[in-house]
Amino acid sequence: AVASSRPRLIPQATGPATVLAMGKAVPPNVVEQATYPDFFFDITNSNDKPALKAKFQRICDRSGIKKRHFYIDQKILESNPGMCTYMEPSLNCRQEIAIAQVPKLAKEAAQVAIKEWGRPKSEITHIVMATTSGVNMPGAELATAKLLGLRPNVRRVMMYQQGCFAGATVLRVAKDLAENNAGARVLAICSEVTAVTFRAPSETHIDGLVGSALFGDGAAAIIVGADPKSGIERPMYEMHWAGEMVLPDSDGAIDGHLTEAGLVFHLLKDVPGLITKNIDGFLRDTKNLVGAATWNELFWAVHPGGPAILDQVESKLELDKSRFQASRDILSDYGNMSSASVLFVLNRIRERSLEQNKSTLGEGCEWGFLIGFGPGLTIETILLRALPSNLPAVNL
Ligand code: WCA
Repeated sequence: AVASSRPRLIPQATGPATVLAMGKAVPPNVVEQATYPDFFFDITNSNDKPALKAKFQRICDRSGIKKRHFYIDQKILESNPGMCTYMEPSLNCRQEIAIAQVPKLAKEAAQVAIKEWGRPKSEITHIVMATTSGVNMPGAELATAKLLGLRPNVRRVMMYQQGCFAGATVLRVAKDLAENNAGARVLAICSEVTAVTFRAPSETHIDGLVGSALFGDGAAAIIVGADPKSGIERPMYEMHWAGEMVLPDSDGAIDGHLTEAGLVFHLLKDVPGLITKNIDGFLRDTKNLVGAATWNELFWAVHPGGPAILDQVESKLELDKSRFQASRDILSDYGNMSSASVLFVLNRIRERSLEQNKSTLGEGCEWGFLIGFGPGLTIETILLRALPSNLPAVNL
């Protein structure tokens, strides 16, 4: 008979998982939102649809976006005409771009994070990665690990096709890995390129038009570990809880289908309304748990899915304008980069806290929520505790 249980061979960490470093990367091709309607309708030969162009212009004007970054540019699109029609078979060229560019952008973001962390990359024990931009075998996480030169026994998790909430999911998985394996250092990455979703506008797919006005490319990397090495590592946020919920009556509100014509997105008009209706019930118990009397006592890293979502949630929770400023800044400078967006927002919150000499890296607040949402309709959140901004800098 097997003897009674023995202590774990690999002990768990003592403290909560923490964010130890962050990095981001975007492709060099920048497109101003003001000129995008002309570019988009020219390159897709759609100028015979002036009413559709006027509608696209209205959506762009109301998008809250100033510029976006794309891997694809005029030259690439001209040499792949199948990407510039509506629904022509074009998966091969989209896959070819995504398979090369997702790991490349991921590597660039990870290098920034590793530099900030200041430790040798051989200390990374796990990689957790998400993308909704293409699929491949072996996966984008192995390609990224190889580009970075991580050790061959790095333990890997790859999540494909989760959509926009995966920024929170990679952190949830990284948190559990870090807390369950003392000494683990987890590289969490989201990397997205719009080469999978770009296509000509169509009167029959207006929500596709919304995506064309909002989506952009970008990658973000975060290093997660528990029990930071004192004087060597500099923790910024502790992760105390991870929650996830599928909203009632939300079937088909956001979904995406990988087809011969690439990834086809559907967004119902009541996405902002569904999120707004449910957000209070989803987060209220956790808010009470940390002793916050009002939502304004918390900091907010919310996926900037679109301005209507930010406006409606802000109004429902009676938040001060500054609370979603980081989300609005990221939407304005990069558009909606799917899973990577919310990690850019956390990075921006840190920046804003330092710019404004706030006492904590949560813009002066102790507790805050990182919130992703996407297909399901799924909301996923991490409860963060921001650490003081004046912790001693790491010895690089
Ligand atoms: C619409 C709709 C609609 C407005 N259907 N018509 C990223 C990168 C990737 O590579 C892959 C994936 C992703 C990211 C995926 C996601 O994050 S999904 C995120 C969810 N985002 C949304 O659901 C967008 C939320 N919507 C908004 O932020 C705004 O509604 C919007 C910027 C789209 C428009 O601004 P607005 O609501 O202030 O303005 P309007 O005047 O109400 O809407 C402008 C037009 O757009 C209207 O048409 P028109 O002819 O009266 O001017 C609306 O009917 C139309 N519209 N949403 C179809 N979902």
